[in-house]
Parts: sequence; structure tokens; C-alpha cells
Amino acid sequence: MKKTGAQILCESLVKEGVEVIFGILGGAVLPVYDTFPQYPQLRHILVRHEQGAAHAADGYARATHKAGVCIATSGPGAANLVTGIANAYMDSSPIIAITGQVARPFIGKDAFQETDITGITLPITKHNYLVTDTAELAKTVREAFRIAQTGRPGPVLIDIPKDVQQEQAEFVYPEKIDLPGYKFVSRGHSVQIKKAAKLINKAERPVIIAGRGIIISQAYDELKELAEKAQIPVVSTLLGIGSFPGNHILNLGMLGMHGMVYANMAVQNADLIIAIGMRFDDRATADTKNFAPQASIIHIDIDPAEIGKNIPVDIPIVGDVKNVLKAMNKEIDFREHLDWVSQLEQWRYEHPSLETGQGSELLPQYVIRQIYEVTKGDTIVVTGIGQHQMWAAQHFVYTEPSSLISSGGLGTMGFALPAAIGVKVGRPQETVWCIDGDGSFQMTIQELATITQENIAIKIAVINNGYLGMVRQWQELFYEHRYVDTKLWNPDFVKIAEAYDIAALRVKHREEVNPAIQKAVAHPGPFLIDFVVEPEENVYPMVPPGECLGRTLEMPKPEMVSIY
Ligand SMILES: Cc1ncc(C[n+]2csc(CCOP(=O)(O)OP(=O)(O)O)c2C)c(N)n1
Ligand SMILES: [Mg+2]
Repeated sequence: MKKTGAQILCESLVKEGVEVIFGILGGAVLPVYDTFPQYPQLRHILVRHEQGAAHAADGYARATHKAGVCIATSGPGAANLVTGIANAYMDSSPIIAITGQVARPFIGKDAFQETDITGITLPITKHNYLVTDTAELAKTVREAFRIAQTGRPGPVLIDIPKDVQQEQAEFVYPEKIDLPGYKFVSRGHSVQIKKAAKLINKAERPVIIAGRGIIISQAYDELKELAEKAQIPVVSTLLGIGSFPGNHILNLGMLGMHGMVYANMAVQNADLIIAIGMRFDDRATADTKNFAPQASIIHIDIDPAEIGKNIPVDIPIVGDVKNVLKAMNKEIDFREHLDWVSQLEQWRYEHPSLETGQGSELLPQYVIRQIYEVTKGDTIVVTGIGQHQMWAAQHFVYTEPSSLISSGGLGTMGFALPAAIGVKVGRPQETVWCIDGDGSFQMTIQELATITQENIAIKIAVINNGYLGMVRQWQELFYEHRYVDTKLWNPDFVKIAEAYDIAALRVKHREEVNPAIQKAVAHPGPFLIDFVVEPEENVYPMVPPGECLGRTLEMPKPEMVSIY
């Protein structure tokens, strides 16, 4: 049967099981929007800025393990998606970005709202398409979903000229597609797996570094089996948090620039590192030349391009983490590393790492810890970028995978609010806490309107320190307290929330924190709390830029107190 390009697109999205599309319309996508009412199974959520659509699709994808979909018009609409696409690319999140393009005869003529979005997004997409033949559209959508969701996931963009959306073609959704140039290795090489297992079996001081690849490949049980069978302590990257239960005796927490001192010491003193589904990001490794100086390194990753990119590796294993671990666990001996584990316990005791400053009325770490206490951790946390992000990573105990959703690779301020929308839409039964900085929040604050229009019941905690806090911390520590333009004038966030018809409270004192969080949780709709916190609290531990993990700074002793 013949259908228009717009209908073919919608039919194809339905075939792919899409339920939600985040977007905002314009001239070059009008034919698609005009078709939406024929497909009531596709829920469209109208955002206020395309960056919000891309982050919402990304949050949805991370929370559901399905591709998230966003749509924008040509020119400025497509360009506004760019930050969100780059963010998804860096964190291997499968999103499908659909953009309208000017009609085919106008391409290359600098037509109104024409921009070369496939050119712009070439380095930040796993793949992208400009559809010039309506008969190819269904196949293109099928391919896009396959590419986005398999192997190492990532964003795929489909640019569709307006006249392709309007033109009719035969609709057949291809059962099979042939992607000759697209290959990924799913099962690891058995010889490499055996070699790795041998090393693990004889290691005296092994450490696992758990990355987001474990969450993507849903290899939690396999990771747990490996760690428990051979009694191997686990540290995780920021995006690996949740891949191994936060309350497990072998969990040493996050490593890296703001990792636990004992996690960093474990890596620096290990004789074997088993790096799983992680890419040796510089925030995790610190100075690469002095990373894990005593260790042999096993690196398991589905993307061969990651092997040896930042850190030389002794045993690379390319493959899907779940498959590799399944095969490897069969070769692993039951072992104990009593001396090593008790050494780590000793370091944990000597360097508790989570002390806070004495501060004034309200410490940000206390606020975050109270969100944990009230929710008992039964919530999904979505963060912005900065100090609050690190405190949310440190002071919460994440026992479930995908319970911390954060922008790791790109570090995109403005991610939290729209991503939290996507998370809540994808997992409506869960409580979702958007823990945002006052600076980050203002980068996509307009999505409060989306929340109200769609009644998306997320809870928002603005950690309002009156600063671009993480940058202020660097100015304090490395630029001799010269606070150039990090102080923020802020609007009244409670009034802002109320103007968007969202219930809100301001909290300035410690004793108000717990009741306010309880009130937010009990409230049936969205709720915002403006937590006015100590302005100059710093995030510790910290590895100063350029230093190695062995040089992790702790909070200066006279300032230390505990909030636990
Ligand atoms: C889009 C974007 N612009 C600039 C930065 C650089 N940057 C990193 S953290 C930060 C400060 C964030 O301030 P806020 O959201 O208030 O969080 P805080 O550190 O105060 O908790 C800035 C400006 C960034 N990460 N993203
Ligand atoms: Mg701030």
C-alpha cells in the first residue's frame, strides 16, 4: 500500500515499538506532526527547547534500555539538538534524532532554515542519514534502530526533507536488513578469555573497575559472580555506579578525581586491574602515566577502538561484557584474598573519604544524604553537572542498576531536568529525583513548562549554593581564590516553580530538610525544593588536575565532620 513519507516514518516507529517522542515542531517537520493523530500509540511530548528533547530521549534510553526518540525541525531546531546528541554519543546512549530538512530542490541553496545537520553531527553520531528517496525511508529507520541499539549503543540521526515526508511510496517494513560495513564482536576470543582467567586466578591484589558497559549489557549477575567467586574488590566509574550493589562488602565505591581515597589506593596498589565496559576516561584514571603502576591490565569492551586508547593493556578482550563474563566465570577459581581485602578495609578505616566541612546552616552533602534516607534509596537520581553531581554520586547508596543517571563524558549542564522527564516517562512507577545545581538548572529551566503540561511528577532538588560551584572550587584551589564570574545572581526558584504551577518550598536550615523531602515525596505531582546551602563547601576527596590517583587530597583535617 502507498503511504506518505510521514506515514511511513510513523508506521516504522510503531514497528520499532516506540511509544514516546520528545520534540518541538516547525515548518520542515509539519507533515510528520500532521500525521501524528493517525498514530495515537505514539505519544508526543512537546518540549520547550530541542536540547531538552534530546536529553529527555537520552534519559528515557538510559532508564529503559530502549532507544529514545526526539524530533526537531530543520535549521535552528536541528542545531539545538546538537548538545544532546553529543552527550548521548559520549555516554553510549541509544537515541534516534529525527530532523526535518528543507525540500530536496532547496538543499544547498541556503534556503530558509537550511542547515547541514548530517555534516554537523557526523563526529557525534554513531551514524547519520539524509533520506533522499522516500522508498528508502522504512529501511533507513530499521537500520537506524539496529545501529543505535546494538554493539556499543549511540545516537543515530535521520534527516528527512519535507518533500520526502509528503511524497508517497510503497510501504514495506523490511524483515531483514543487510549492513555489510557494520560489525561488532559479541563473544570474546576464547584464548584471550582463558589467558585473562589465568591471570585472575593467580593475582594477589586484583581490582575490578566497573563501567557503564556492565549496565548497558545488563551483566550485573555475571559481575557479581566474578567478584564473589574470586573475592575481588570492585570500584566503579561515575557511570558504572549501580552496576554492582552499593552496599556490597566488596564495593569500594567510585574511583577517580572525586573517588574514594581507598578506591584510588586500591587501583594504585593492585597487581591486576580487570577493567570492564569502561574507557579509561581521564576523570577516572587521573594521570595516565602513573595509573595503576604495579598492575597488569585486562580490558573487556565491545568497542575495539577503546583498547589501548588511553592506557596500554596486557590482555584485551573485545566483546559484549555479559557474554565475556559468562564465559570467563567458568574458568575462575574460588579464591580468597584475605590480606588484600583486610588491607583495603584498613585504608577505608584510615581514609573515610566522606567527611564534610563544618559549614554553616546547611551542608549540601547533608541534603543529598537526607534524600537517600527518606527514599531509602528506592528512587532514580538524575543529576546536573558540578559539585552537587559528585555529592550525589558519593553520598547516596545505589543498589540498583540505572538508579543514578548523569552526564559523564560530556558533562553537560542542563542535562538533569529534561533527562529526568525522559526517565519518569520511561519508568512512570518510579520516584525520580532531579538533583540539580543552581547553575545547571538555569540552562534548561524552561522544561518546567513541559513538566506541567504533561504532568510529569518528578521531584526537583535545587542545590543552591549561589555559585558555579565546581568552577569556583577550582578557582579557590588552583587560581588563588580569584572568583572571576562564578558568583550567580539567581531568581527566586520557588516563585519560578509557582509561576509554572509547580508546588515548591525553600529550605535554609538543617531541621527543615527531612520534612521538606517527605512533603515532596507525599505530593502527588511535581515538586521543587530550593535548598539554600553553604556557598563555599568543596568536594573532597579530590585528585588535583595533572596528578595521579595516588595523590588524592582529603578534606583538610580541622574542617572534617561527619553527617552520618
Ligand atoms: C554547558 C556547560 N557549560 C559549562 C560547563 C562548565 N562547568 C562545569 S561545572 C560548572 C558549574 C556548575 O554549577 P552548578 O550547576 O550550580 O553546580 P555546582 O557545582 O554549584 O553544584 C560549570 C560552569 C559545563 N560543564 N557545561
Ligand atoms: Mg551551584
